[in-house]
Amino acid sequence: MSDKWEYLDEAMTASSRNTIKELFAQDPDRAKKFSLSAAGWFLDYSKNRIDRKTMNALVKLAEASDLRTEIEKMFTGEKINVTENRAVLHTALRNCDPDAKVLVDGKDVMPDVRAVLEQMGVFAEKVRKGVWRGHTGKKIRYVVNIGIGGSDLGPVMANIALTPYSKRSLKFFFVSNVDSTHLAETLRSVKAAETLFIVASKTFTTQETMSNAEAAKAWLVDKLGSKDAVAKHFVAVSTAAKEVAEFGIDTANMFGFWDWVGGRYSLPSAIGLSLMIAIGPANYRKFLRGYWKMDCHFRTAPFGKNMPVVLALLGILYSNGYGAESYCVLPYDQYLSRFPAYLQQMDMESNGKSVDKDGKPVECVTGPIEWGEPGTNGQHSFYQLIHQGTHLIPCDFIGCCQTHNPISDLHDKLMANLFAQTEALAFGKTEEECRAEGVPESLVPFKTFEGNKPTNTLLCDKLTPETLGALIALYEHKVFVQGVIFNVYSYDQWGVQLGKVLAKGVLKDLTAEKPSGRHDASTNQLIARYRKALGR
Ligand code: G6Q
Repeated sequence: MSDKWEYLDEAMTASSRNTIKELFAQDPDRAKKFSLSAAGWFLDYSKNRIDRKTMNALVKLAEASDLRTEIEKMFTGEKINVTENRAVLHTALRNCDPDAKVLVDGKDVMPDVRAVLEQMGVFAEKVRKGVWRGHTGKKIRYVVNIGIGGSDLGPVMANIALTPYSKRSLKFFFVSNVDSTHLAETLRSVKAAETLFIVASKTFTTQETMSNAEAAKAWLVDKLGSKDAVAKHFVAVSTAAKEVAEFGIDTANMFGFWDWVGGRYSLPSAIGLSLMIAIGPANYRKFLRGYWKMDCHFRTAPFGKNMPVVLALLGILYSNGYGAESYCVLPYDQYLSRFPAYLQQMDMESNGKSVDKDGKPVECVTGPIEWGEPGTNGQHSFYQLIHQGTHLIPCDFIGCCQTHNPISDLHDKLMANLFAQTEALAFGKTEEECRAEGVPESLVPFKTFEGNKPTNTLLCDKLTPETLGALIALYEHKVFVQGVIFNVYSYDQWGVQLGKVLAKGVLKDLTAEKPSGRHDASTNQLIARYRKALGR
């Protein structure tokens, strides 16, 4: 077959033959057959519109996309980020094999990876144990990470997720927005003499981060009355030593990473410094081990039993086969409240592309619109549309069997809701079932649920550093697989770069003596109105 997309047609033919309800009725072993375990996670994907034929055809789609070769290219440091001429090696950051060698341009990157991890560990312990003191000799009690996008979303998400492992006497804040409110409200909550600022920026040139960092520096110097205070209260996480030094941070207090770490994949690099300070180096290493376990599974498991590959293929079945426009991630764990936001960047920035690797328009629908909220909150809001709306929205439900906070039967109730939702979405409620329940005839159309709504359920025993690491790696690799099949470059982000440039021109017009008037009529009008409101 020359056109690999014919395998998707084959998958669709098999998939559309039966409803999920019929498929369960036909095969009592279905749940077992369509379940997988890897790296501490159990995936039940039986509540999908699939049978063995569907999955076989989807696996052929992966094979016809040379997925195996592409996976090896990534893990072995080939420059698969072609438009930026870079390797893509976030997997090297968590490679726990002490003998591993990963070459980029003939140089083994692993010694540097291990050295930075060591440097981070020493520093994190100093802060945690109160050995690292501020300018006035006080211990650090507040840590403020200043970063945005890939230098913020991961640290925020993981910091919340691993709260039970966090040193509670330290308080963590994350400033990202160039809206001064974000910084101002944070500074109101901390004391200068006890605050450590981590300026996290791969490039150290990002407008939002550098503006916030400069403002925080001015605030600190003002509060502590000396420029010398900066050295004890600012550290940097960056690839740009020169820019870090220019900002005034001693490069001895800079934690490096490399151009082969993409922003949205950088959490397991030094960008995770705030997390390491929170949970300690030992837990941080467990976090990396979790990633690594999923990496090993992904690299070696056959595609039909490979968790990231299976999730990726199911996603493509719905987006490209059934025309589903979006995709919902529903963690039933309050600690994972920022996980959907984190995934949004990972997926949408990676595969939100419309040009293929040859620079031609893509032949398929690429990355889905991704969204979600923690359960059960979402049930009282947007689930209505998933159950009875006109859009098909495949969902991933994520749950943890044990809670960190047992209070009466709350956790049983939480999990009962998770399981019940997947049941209702798959099986729905027929008109007959409504009538049997005594629903008045006039209400039957409204109380009928079509069902046949696909869901995946991911379960772990407990949310730990290790299971969180594995969960992140699962989705990273899912996104990678989809990018390979879509035939797009998943590791550049020219749309983000554009945003970084555009605002600069407008900023000049907001502040100049006289605006240039070189924009479109609408933008010129908005600039004029803003200037007028400020008396400019
Ligand atoms: C991530 C993106 C983007 C980036 C931010 C911050 O993959 O490239 O979200 O992380 O723009 O960039 P810096 O870390 O360079 O400040």
